[in-house]
Amino acid sequence: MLSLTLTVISAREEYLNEWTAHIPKGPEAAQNFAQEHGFVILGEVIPDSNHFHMRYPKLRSKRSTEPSHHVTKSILESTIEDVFEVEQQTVKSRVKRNDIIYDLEFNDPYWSKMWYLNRGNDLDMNVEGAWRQGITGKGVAVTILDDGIEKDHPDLIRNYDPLASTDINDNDSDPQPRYDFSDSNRHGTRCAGQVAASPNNSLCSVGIAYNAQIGGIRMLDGQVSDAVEARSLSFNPDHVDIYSSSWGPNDDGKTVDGPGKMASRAFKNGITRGRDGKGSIFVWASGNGGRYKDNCNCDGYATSIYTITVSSTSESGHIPWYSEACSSTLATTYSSGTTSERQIVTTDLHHSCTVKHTGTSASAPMAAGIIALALEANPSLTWRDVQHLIVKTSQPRNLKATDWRTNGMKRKVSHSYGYGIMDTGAMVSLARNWTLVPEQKKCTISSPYYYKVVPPMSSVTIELEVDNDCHGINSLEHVVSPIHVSAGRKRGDLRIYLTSPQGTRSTLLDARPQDYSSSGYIDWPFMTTHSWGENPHGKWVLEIHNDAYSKYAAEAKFFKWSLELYGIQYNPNSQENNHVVREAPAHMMPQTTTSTTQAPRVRSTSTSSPTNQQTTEYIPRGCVSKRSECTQKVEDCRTFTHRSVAQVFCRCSQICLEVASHPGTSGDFNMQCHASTSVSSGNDNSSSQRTRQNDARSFEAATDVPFYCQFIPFLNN
Ligand SMILES: [Ca+2]
Ligand SMILES: [Ca+2]
Ligand SMILES: [Ca+2]
Ligand SMILES: [Ca+2]
Repeated sequence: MLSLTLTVISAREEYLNEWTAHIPKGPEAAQNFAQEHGFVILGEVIPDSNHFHMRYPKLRSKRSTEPSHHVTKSILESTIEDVFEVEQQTVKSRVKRNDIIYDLEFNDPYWSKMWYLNRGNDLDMNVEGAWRQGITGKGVAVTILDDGIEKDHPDLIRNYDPLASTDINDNDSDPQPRYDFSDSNRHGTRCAGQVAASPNNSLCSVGIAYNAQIGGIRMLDGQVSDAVEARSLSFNPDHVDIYSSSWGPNDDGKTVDGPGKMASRAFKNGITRGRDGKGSIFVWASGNGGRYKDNCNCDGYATSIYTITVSSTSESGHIPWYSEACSSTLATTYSSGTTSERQIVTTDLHHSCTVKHTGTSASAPMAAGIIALALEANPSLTWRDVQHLIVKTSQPRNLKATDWRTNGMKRKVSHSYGYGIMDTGAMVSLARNWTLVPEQKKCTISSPYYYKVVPPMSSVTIELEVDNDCHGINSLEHVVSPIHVSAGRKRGDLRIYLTSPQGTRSTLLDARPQDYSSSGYIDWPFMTTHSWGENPHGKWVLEIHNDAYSKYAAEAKFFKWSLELYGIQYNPNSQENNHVVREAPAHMMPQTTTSTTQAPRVRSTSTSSPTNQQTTEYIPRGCVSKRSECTQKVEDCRTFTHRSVAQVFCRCSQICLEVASHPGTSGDFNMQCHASTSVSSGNDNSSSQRTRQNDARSFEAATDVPFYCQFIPFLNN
């Protein structure tokens, strides 16, 4: 047994030639005293306290290890003034809180080998950026769905959480792994250490969320069935926040498979009821089938919108040999690469430590740890907010790929990496100031059922127009596209691309040389995250390529496709103005006096109307309430300097119809949403005759119409 003895050596005090003293009669008396006794008054310690800070220059050394009792005594015995509470000052060791550099402090022997956490220079995942904010995963429960967890591992035992643990394989509550000669059940224990290994215990490694609770669900060491998966994915969802899964259908490059009935239901149940309705977070490894040119869009767990699909990059920022590319990958974390590149450090079976954890298996728990930090920073995040945060904060950085493209939101996205490497510090910071996104809307557009031949060595293009049917969605989240197409010579010959109205081209399916199946895809739900934030309205283009070279019986046949668009009416966190913004109707521009006085449902405090608007120059500024209610507080407003940006924000049903007025500016500081029944009203010159009362009525008549905002400028005074 090893016991740790801490010897506390109290640091030797260093005495300064400075004193504080209470001189009740005030500054003049203090000066008087100082002159008489040879002190210099440095200042009053606290204003009006009559406690003075002074130096005694006659002591030559500024610092001494011995106190100068004789000076203290002489002050107290002063006959010039009444002096009390005399104290010689000592040096105190103080470190700037910002300067606590964790990478210098951990005493864990493998900490220095954790390159993906401490390389700096934008070459790690900026986990330290979250730790410096005091975020360590406290109060967040993560579980690893795998082959068990060595719960008594000394680097895991402190954070081990039995409530986040169970054993589906043996139907008991203890997920301890089964030990065999080859230690084949070491995987779960390795993943667990990545998330929550204890820091500063002179043992092994440091977990990313090292104060989170960690559990394991033992379910891979036995026959896996739909029920086993479903029970695992829905285990204790009131308690478990994050489920990390590094498994899925065979990565052999020829399998097309996804969750069964029960597992699908478990996902749905998790996102609607888990975490008290905020939704369980399911993190998923994108797959290790790169060697077989597998495509993670053929893996229904990866394509699920409920899972956060995570890919890997290597130490040098290259696509690892095992990596699968697909459009449902959301982001990337570091993992192993070539044999010359370093791998992942974590806990291992038999209370040991390893530097050889690898694959996308390592990437999912890495992401789970990062998300745990974001959840501590803001526990109210829903499952979709978490995905929004990842999209917004992940970065291409040094990740090398030939397919980085800029989407309609001006974000770089790649099929190997999604939105790039996760940036923990940025995610945590953004999480703190995040306004929860409005509820998810779904809109489905289907092509008619028809028959189109895709000849060998050729392709077909099919279009779907998204128009007013989907007016509830202006900002996309996931796009799912179930496609019915039969294979020609073999299924692996098919390639499918989807181009959004904003020109983002997602590879829904790439060629899979190993896939000789003659069956095609019957409404297989291909998914892309690449159009996140884009406006879905306009023409979507599907291309189906058939790479078969044989002339005989090699025709593929296309039958049907649909677009399931998920998204929101507006993103309250978005400053980007990439939506198709329809300009405010002409009559609402500030050049005339017609506008600001007749707003519908004007608050009583804001009825005073700005006057003489024609002759004044306006700085176009305004405010939109951050909340769904109207507000009169500037703090609750987002201010904008551009009308068009403000408009984007206002395009939502939840923003108030009222004028929000800031008290100090006599009603000039405001923003108002305006309901319009007609998209074309902006081009209608005669609309200047329309009054807002009409608009208000039209809103009441049809709550479903799109919203446009009115930007009411105010004087820059
Ligand atoms: Ca057990
Ligand atoms: Ca440790
Ligand atoms: Ca796969
Ligand atoms: Ca997914």
